[in-house]
Amino acid sequence: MSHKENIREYHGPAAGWGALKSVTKSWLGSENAFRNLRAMLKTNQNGGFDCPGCAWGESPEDGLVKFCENGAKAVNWEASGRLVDPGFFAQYTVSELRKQSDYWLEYQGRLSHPMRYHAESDHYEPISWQDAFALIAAHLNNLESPDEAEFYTSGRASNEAAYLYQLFVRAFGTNNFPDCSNMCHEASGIGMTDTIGVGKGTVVFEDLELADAIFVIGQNPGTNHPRMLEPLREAVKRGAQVVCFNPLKERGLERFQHPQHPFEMLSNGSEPTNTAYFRPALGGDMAAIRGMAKFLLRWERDAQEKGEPPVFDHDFIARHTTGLDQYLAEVDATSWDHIVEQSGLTLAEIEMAARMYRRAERVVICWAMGLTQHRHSVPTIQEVVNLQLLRGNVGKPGAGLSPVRGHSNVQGDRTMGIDEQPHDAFLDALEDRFKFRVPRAHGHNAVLAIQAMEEKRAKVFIGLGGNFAQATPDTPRTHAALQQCDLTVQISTKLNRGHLVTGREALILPCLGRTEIDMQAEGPQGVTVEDTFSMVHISYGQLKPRSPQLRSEPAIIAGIAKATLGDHPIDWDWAVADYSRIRDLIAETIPGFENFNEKIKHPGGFHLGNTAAQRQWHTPSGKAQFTPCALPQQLVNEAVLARGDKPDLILQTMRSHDQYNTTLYGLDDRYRGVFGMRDVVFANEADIRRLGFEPGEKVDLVSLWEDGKERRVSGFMLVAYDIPSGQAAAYYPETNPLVPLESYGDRTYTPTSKFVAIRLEKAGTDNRIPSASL
Ligand SMILES: Nc1nc2c(c(=O)[nH]1)N[C@H]1C(S)=C(S)[C@@H](COP(=O)(O)OP(=O)(O)OC[C@H]3O[C@@H](n4cnc5c(=O)[nH]c(N)nc54)[C@H](O)[C@@H]3O)O[C@H]1N2
Ligand SMILES: Nc1nc2c(c(=O)[nH]1)N[C@H]1C(S)=C(S)[C@@H](COP(=O)(O)OP(=O)(O)OC[C@H]3O[C@@H](n4cnc5c(=O)[nH]c(N)nc54)[C@H](O)[C@@H]3O)O[C@H]1N2
Ligand SMILES: [Mo]
Repeated sequence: MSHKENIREYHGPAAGWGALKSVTKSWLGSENAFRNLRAMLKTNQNGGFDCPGCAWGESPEDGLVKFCENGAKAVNWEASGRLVDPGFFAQYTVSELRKQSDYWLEYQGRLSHPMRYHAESDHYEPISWQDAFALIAAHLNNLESPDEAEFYTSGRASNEAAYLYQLFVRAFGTNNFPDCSNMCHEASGIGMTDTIGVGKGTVVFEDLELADAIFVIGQNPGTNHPRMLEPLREAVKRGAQVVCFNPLKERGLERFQHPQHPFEMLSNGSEPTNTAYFRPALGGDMAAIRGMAKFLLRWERDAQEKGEPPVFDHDFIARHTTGLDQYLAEVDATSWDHIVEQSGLTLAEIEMAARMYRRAERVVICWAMGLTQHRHSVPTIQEVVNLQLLRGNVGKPGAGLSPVRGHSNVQGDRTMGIDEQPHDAFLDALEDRFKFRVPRAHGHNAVLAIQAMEEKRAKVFIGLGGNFAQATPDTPRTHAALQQCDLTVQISTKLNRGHLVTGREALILPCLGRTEIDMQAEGPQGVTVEDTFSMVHISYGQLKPRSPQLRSEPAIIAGIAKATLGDHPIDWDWAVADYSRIRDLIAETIPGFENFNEKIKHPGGFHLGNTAAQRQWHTPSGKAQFTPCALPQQLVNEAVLARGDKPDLILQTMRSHDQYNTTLYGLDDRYRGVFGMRDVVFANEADIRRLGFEPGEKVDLVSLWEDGKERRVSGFMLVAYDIPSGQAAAYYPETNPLVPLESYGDRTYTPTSKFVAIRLEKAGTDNRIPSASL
């Protein structure tokens, strides 16, 4: 394919429904167009199902059905008319399937039957549900210790499924809960728990309607949270300021570049005043925000001197916070040079951002993976908290902290106890209610689970959804680790590479998706999810299940639990017959869920509450905590620098418009002007030429890491792009082989997917499977 065919500028709008054309194309091409349309119209409406796409929430007052292009793709993808059935598996050996692209694999349709891998024939063959459960039980009960099993969770699992799963796993005896949030918002949880006593966003939808300024940092809502564009647009319309920090000019955000109400006092006249789009260096946000705080401090001191109104909210600081002096000392100790050098912004830009911040009485700061997938993500998020505390922007209407979650129930899964480091209070409540001893030792997160499998300390892997093999870093190593297992089990809706990276034995257990009717002994069941604003609501599937063999996630977990543990610590069949029974168990053991079954009858669901939003601080000091962290000296790995290896570029790995994590809906990324291919690397044209290449040329990307091992992906086309110098961007999961397993965030273990030091080399032999092949 030539460069010209694949790369062309996109001139259309970016919006939720504005981008209807692409949706209708994907629907009408589907066998189920009508059926899906009907199903979709119930999405996020009472009585319908919750969108299986992202975790964005809605205004509870809003009766309108809100839906977006990418939600449409998620629904349509799940409701595929194609089936991956025993006939399909008879046709292909697993080795043959492994040669197909990720796109091809998921495109084959919905998994229809439980299947067992047979190494002799290299085929998956049908197995009964009972035999599958018995096989899992035999493996689990043969382990020397329950800690030799890993229980992964992806963030689509409902509260009911997640609760049963953690109950089973803890009754079995381990806290090994690697989950997708380990790769996602872990830093947000840790950074906020330390400082404000709660690891969730303090903001509800209405706060966006009241904010004077909304900062959107390291997030691409036009693609990943399209419904968020609407409150942003409303904000700009009513004169609020939207400020973006993103090295890429993301199409969905660009519209906010020219505020309709420019600030008269933004600069001393020497700088342009009409931009609210700042383009920091990768990993440069902490420095940028530190710079904003340093300006606020300067202005505060000026105001004090001149007897003018203060810049800081002294009343809030005195009543609600601790640690201000130490923090300000750290701000004073941070040099402007360090700030400018690391942030990638000019001093004038940082000053402008600080003025926009100061001018607003109420500020919401939203962020996503651009902040959380770095080595210093926890201090970065704590710097966001510091900034907000200076002006009392936590716990008042129209202000607060908003980590925008990814998977539709990733936040709820944590609330339900999918946590490798559970709190004692939660474990005590489980022990009280179920009368068994709960394991107290911390378990494995995603990185520790891979290391354990690699070293044969873990022998069984069970995945409740997701695509562990592809979502995790260091792909060849992770695959080898999974292949060392005695048993791998995937509970899934669609075929993915994880099913082909088998242990000695392997099972595929096909489950219902959220769009499907979930019929149990006592009738059709609904499941609950928690959105990014901590709203919990119930969702009822509407479509006929794609295959009569499918079971719900709770039913599958109950089957495994019963085979492994008998009726300990509960009667699993009883629990699954009517999910309101599971919700009663949740109500008895998790704070905030009292009268759960009653509360979900309320249209739009109920809010779980957030102590920090009430200005109650569940921290050791009982106050909100300023955190004085030094800026990292430099961001590239020390050992790499010490070796004298200088990276050509720093690479971020991100999502295209046509994907949901490892699921590829298509091969276009139209807002970024890429069509029909994914093996591209975006770089600045000057950088491309400086490094001796031409736009359109194919290169290998080689990452640099302290262990000196070669990590390479081949045959990526260089795309000249408006991207700050020194940076590159490419799609995940194709680039996961470049992310070293040990390159993770301090305290978070989150792979540094947004900061990979790379070198470009002339393309070698391309032995990868091109993602475009179908
Ligand atoms: N359609 C669709 N929706 C999704 C998903 C999907 O794959 N497809 N995934 C879901 C999930 S699990 C998640 S976690 C969210 C992810 O939502 P996002 O976080 O928006 O996803 P990414 O594509 O990783 O985009 C990261 C954004 O941050 C910017 N960025 C990267 N590094 C930096 C940095 O150092 N500083 C700053 N300021 N910006 C940076 C990138 O340019 C990009 O715009 O979306 C959820 N929603
Ligand atoms: N390099 C790099 N790596 C990353 C990221 C990055 O930005 N860069 N992002 C990280 C992030 S934020 C996340 S959240 C992870 C995502 O990691 P995962 O959550 O593990 O991955 P997904 O791609 O969302 O999983 C897709 C699979 O889930 C299954 N599935 C879909 N719906 C259902 C359902 O309702 N039930 C069940 N049981 N299965 C279902 C299907 O079989 C599908 O193939 O990836 C992480 N990896
Ligand atoms: Mo995520």
